Formats: sequence, structure tokens, C-alpha cells
Amino acid sequence: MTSAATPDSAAASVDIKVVLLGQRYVGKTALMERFLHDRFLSADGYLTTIGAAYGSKRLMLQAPSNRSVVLGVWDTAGGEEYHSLTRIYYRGSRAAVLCYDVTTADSLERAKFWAGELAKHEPDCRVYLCGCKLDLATEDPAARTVSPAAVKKFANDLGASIFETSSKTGENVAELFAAIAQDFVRGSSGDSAAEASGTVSLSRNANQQQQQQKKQCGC
Ligand SMILES: Nc1nc2c(ncn2[C@@H]2O[C@H](COP(=O)(O)OP(=O)(O)OP(=O)(O)O)[C@@H](O)[C@H]2O)c(=O)[nH]1
Ligand SMILES: [Mg+2]
Repeated sequence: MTSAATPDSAAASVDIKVVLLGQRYVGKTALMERFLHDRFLSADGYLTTIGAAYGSKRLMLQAPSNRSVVLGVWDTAGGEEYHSLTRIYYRGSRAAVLCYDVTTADSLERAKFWAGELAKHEPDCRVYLCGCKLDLATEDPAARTVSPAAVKKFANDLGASIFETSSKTGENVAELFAAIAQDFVRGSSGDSAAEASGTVSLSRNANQQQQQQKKQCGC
């Protein structure tokens, strides 16, 4: 479902509010489109987001939780002229996806800016780093201009998980949102494993991440 709902009316029916933040053109809207509708709109048809867009989706989680979780996702505008407005959309978020483009070096700096804003205003919001446009770096490794070591250090400082996604191919997009939902369910059930999910992994898929978490917690 997508709609032009306001932040307050949209909050009523969702389990977890998720906000997408990041520089203009990094791929936030494409990430949301892939997650909600499993589609990629042509790269020629770029339309910058004005203000924000909202959509929600119900996910069925696998065992052991076997729960359904509704994610309400706010896709914010990356343009700097919208920054003061963006605070309205991340207010009350339980998860924030800080998007950068793996092929645009300065986009990581913008993600750091948003991490600072969240630390000040929403310290309880769980943070996920998302390197978008993975397909471009897969096609041509020289196109990758964001250093994985810099991302890892940033994630370590934040206690955040790292995902690299392609909205074009769909790689890792479902895994990112499934991890957000799983972490939310674990956190709300008081399971200590929820804390382990905040550890750093450059995950290509959720299974690898879960295996890594198991190793880290020795369970
Ligand atoms: N190859 C490739 N292109 C992508 C991907 N994600 C987004 N793009 C393209 O990158 C451009 C920007 O994508 P958007 O999703 O609109 O970027 P945005 O972050 O929402 O930008 P603003 O709304 O201006 O903040 C578009 O032309 C997309 O088609 C991806 O995973 N792979
Ligand atoms: Mg957009």
C-alpha cells in the first residue's frame, strides 16, 4: 500500500515505523518500490522525492516467531532543502535505514549526518546502513567508490548492521526489511538475541547474518 498519509495517521496501524534517510539520488525511493511492489522503475525516469512518501507492508516472519509484522516505511526527500522537514518523518521511528550509494563517495558523509541527527533526537532508533546500487559495483568493481573499511568503521561506531542492496535486481532488499522486522520482534519480546542483531556484518543475505550472529553469541 502507498499513500500520502500524514505521519500521525499512518502510525496508528503499523507495528514498526521505519524511515529511509540519505543523500539525494542514492536510491531510497527505488528501495521502497522494490520492497513494497517488487519493481524497479527505469533509471531514466528519476523523479526526486518532494517532502516524503509513505507505504506499508505486512511481513510474515519465519519460525521461531511466526509472527506477522506491519512495517510502515517513510521514504524521505534527500534534497538539503527538505532537511528540517525530514525530522517530522523520523520522529518516533523504531528503525532508520541510512542509505548511501556504493558508487558515490560523498553519500556516506550524508549518512553520517543523519546518524548524528538520530543520535541527538531519536537515540532509541535502531540504525541500519544500506549501501544501495550494489548491481553497479558487481558489474564493475571499479565503480565502487565508497570504501568498505570506512563503512565498517562507521557501523562499528554506531553499533549498526550493514546491508548492500540492489533495487534493480532485488538483491538483499527483502533480507534488509526482514532483519528489521526480526530485530523488532526480538526486541519487543525481551530476547537478548535482539542485541546481537546490532552487530556489524557486511551481509549478502539474512541467512549469513543469522549464522554470523549465532557464532558471535555462541548459541
Ligand atoms: N543501477 C541501479 N540504479 C538505481 C538503484 N537504485 C536506484 N537507482 C537509480 O538511481 C536514481 C535515483 O534513485 P531514487 O530512488 O529516486 O533516489 P532517492 O534517494 O529517492 O532520491 P531523492 O528522492 O532525490 O532523495 C534513479 O535513476 C534510480 O533508477 C539500484 O539499485 N541500481
Ligand atoms: Mg526519492
